[in-house]
Amino acid sequence: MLPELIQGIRGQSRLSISQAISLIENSSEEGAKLLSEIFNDTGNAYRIGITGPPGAGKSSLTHELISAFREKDKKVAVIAVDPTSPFSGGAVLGDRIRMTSHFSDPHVFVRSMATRGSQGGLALKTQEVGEIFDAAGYDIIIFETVGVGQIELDVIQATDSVVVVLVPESGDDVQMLKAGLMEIGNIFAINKADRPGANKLAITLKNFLSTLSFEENKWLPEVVPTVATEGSGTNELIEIIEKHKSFNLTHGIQKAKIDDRYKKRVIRIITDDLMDNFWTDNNGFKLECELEKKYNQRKSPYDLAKQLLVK
Ligand SMILES: Nc1nc2c(ncn2[C@@H]2O[C@H](COP(=O)(O)OP(=O)(O)OP(=O)(O)O)[C@@H](O)[C@H]2O)c(=O)[nH]1
Ligand SMILES: [Mg+2]
Repeated sequence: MLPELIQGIRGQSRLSISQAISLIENSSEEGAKLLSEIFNDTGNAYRIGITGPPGAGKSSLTHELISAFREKDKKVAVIAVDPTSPFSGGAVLGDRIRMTSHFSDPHVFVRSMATRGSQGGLALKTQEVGEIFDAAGYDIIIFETVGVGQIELDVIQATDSVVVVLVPESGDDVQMLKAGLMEIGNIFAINKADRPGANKLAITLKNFLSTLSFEENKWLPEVVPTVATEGSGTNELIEIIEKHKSFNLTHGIQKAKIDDRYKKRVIRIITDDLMDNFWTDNNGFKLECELEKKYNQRKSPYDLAKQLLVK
């Protein structure tokens, strides 16, 4: 079954890709085998992370990017992590027609993945689904997440270019800083630039970015206004993404990113394996038993851990 599936993936069969994603989502052994087999087919796709507050226009912008990349004859896959609204979103009718037009394009694949109910490990899974798309020959993989929790940050940090989407209404600088978005953004798209306050936000952002220490080998984040519903700013955004890509390539950053991803995956796989083997019912039971005791009568966490480890 696996050789057929691999052949299907290489041939960009939608059915095979969907089946492969299911194997990964179900954490099956087959999924791990598959990923090993296709490893040599990967390493060609460029990964773009799109993040930002709910409703900022991430999906709308993603759809604009899909159109623009398709015009350049690039094949595009999208992994939308836990979209708060369905992928075609609350967009007005005109948008929706434009957006859904991608779904019939054989060189576009859009996939949603939910964080709810997932037993952790979602960041790894999204990366693995990305590997499937990479092996299937998609040139661009877009990861869309709401910029809130650790899982979403992990997803975004495993991409090559991070686009943070902000809107004039989210112009509260303190809040942006708090959300940790400033550290991870390579490019800031000020979407809904048709609304008042976009200029003010652009100035605030640029001022903030200019205070960051400039090093020769460090990319200085760029700011671009966009109106996703009208498609304005999309080409500028793509130009900056391409500029960032070249910068990463010529400054050894791309290699470092790929090495870092590889290393983190190996560590993650080992950690998961060790944890799965360690937390047998028996060890879980012993921990629960300790919790039954009054706090002061429990073994110290060190003693308990030591005792569980030697068994
Ligand atoms: N005025 C204006 N509205 C926009 C723009 N971009 C998106 N919208 C609207 O904003 C709403 C949310 O857009 P989405 O693309 O679904 O936003 P999102 O960030 O993907 O939302 P979630 O995935 O739910 O967090 C929709 O009604 C869009 O039509 C824009 O540039 N200007
Ligand atoms: Mg969305």
